[in-house]
Amino acid sequence: MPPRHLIYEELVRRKAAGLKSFAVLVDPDKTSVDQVAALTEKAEKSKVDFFLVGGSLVVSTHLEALIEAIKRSTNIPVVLFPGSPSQVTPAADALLYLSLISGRNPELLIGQHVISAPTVKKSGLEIIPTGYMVVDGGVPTTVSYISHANPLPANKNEIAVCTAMAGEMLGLKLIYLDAGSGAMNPVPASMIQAVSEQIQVPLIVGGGITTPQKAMENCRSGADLIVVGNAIEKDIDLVRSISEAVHSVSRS
Ligand code: 1GP
Repeated sequence: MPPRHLIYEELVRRKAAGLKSFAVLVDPDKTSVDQVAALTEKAEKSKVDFFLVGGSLVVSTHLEALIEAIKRSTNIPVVLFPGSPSQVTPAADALLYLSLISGRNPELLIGQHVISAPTVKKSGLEIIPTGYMVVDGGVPTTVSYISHANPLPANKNEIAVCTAMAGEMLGLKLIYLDAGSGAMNPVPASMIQAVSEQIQVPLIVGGGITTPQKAMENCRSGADLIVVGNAIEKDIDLVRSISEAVHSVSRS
């Protein structure tokens, strides 16, 4: 496991080595502290690389307790994937410092970052500036409703490519293509390929991935880190099969 403050370096190293990574998204609204032990045991056995914790709308109040429970039971790094500054807690290892570059809502591009900057800096977390791109997943997702921002049309690869390129040139260290949690249609493979060919930074892909086959296809198309949440909440055995699929691309 990479030491705290080296998670980004680890992602870059893995990308350079042609290795793919797998992250399980834990939504605090759907996972109780009591469920953590079973999940972390499964994740350890399945060689999950990261936990992402957060969501566009977290209404429960046990986010910190949940992260502490994960940290107590595994060394797998915990990366915050916050929908709002209220989800920033030093209990995690790193923070995806998201700027919603596919939208035109100034609050999510920079506004909330300004307001929360002192808290974020004081947290001691590894801060990973991330260009967050929400792609139309065929159904209105929480992220598209909460963000007041139109998702990127799923058939407009050129907009996705230009957005990701601009994000990288602005200095963002990761690009995250997300069809939104529970998306009907995951991010198209052709979009993943087009974007990955034009950027050097690691590419995260998530939203609506429900099968090992899809995870594998996405990795072959150029995704470096696959994120799965919903499907695992419904069937915990997918942790193992999706992890194997992702890591098999690394070996081939
Ligand atoms: C959502 O990319 C994540 O932000 C994961 O989506 O819950 O649909 O797997 P799912």
